Amino acid sequence: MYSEPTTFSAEEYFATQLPPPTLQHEIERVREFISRQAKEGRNVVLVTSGGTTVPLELNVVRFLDNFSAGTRGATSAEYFLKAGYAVIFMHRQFSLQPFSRHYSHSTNPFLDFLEIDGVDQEGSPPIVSVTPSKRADLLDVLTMYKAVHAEGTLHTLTFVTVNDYLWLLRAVSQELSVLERKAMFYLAAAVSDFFLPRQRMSEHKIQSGKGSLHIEMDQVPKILKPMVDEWTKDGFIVSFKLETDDNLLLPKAKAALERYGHQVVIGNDLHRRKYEVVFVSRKAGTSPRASPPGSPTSAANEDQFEEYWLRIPIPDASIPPHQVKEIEEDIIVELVKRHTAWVSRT
Ligand code: 9Z3
Repeated sequence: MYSEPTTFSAEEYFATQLPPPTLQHEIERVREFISRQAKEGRNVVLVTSGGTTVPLELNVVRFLDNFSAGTRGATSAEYFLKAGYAVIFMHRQFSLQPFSRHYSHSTNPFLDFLEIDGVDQEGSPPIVSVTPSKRADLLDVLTMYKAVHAEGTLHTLTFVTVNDYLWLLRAVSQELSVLERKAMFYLAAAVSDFFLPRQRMSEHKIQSGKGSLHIEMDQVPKILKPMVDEWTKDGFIVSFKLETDDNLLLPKAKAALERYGHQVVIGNDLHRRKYEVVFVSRKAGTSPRASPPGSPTSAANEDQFEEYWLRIPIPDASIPPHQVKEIEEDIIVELVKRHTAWVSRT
């Protein structure tokens, strides 16, 4: 038992924080999914999506949240499926999901394009139909949704808290290590940097009687390091870096690659994320130097990275949503190309 804020290593984190109760069961299903995909010769990508929460109480009433609607993850999962990958879609409960995202209750509620026909004809039950102008788009989405279900190439997992996320990520990564280079990790979830260890959480709702609220949170361990070194075996790992200050995006992306030694960091600015991203990766023939956590990337190391910018035009508001180009389409084309080269390397 401890009460002071600490910096946890990943190992200490998992030794002191409890796993979600359904973890074992979830992982057995993931194992079956991976083994079937391996037999059928598919590459498998783990897509993480949506924001994690950090509960402030054990009987949780209040929590800290990370911004993410889940658009990046859900959209990318669809393009991976189209490219022939099997997808483990690990997402925040109630965030967007592949296929159903096209009919989100807030942007395109499906009840708005259903019609009730034949209500006036006595004796015959009314028929529900789809508004003719919406049929072609619905048919496209539905056809792919049904095909993916029939092939069994999409497996969905749900998290809410950063604790659920960390336990699931570790377990799924370990399971995927059997695929070695054929596994890809696409870490688009918005993950909290801070958390409150359960040992310091109030059991019941925090009361307001004492005036202002002061909470000191610990740092979430940097899990990319053990993910690269221990949990996975030669998987192709892509992380995302989100910033709101343009000047930080490239230095932070390069520092992450330097420190963790994975394959790609995709940098995105909060406000331009739908139209512009930058892939940062190591130049061929360079290798990461061991650097202590928190150390900045030195100027010399800057030469070892390459940047690849992807941009699409900002769509005109008059273009119907289903005709708008999605940047994830180009992101996935580029990643599939890089992953294919990675798989064929020995
Ligand atoms: C991202 O940067 C995602 O692209 C977004 C997608 C969260 C911006 P939406 O779901 O947004 O389409 O609304 N994800 C990673 C964010 C993150 O937490 N990255 C960590 C960091 O920046 C590193 S793993 O430190």
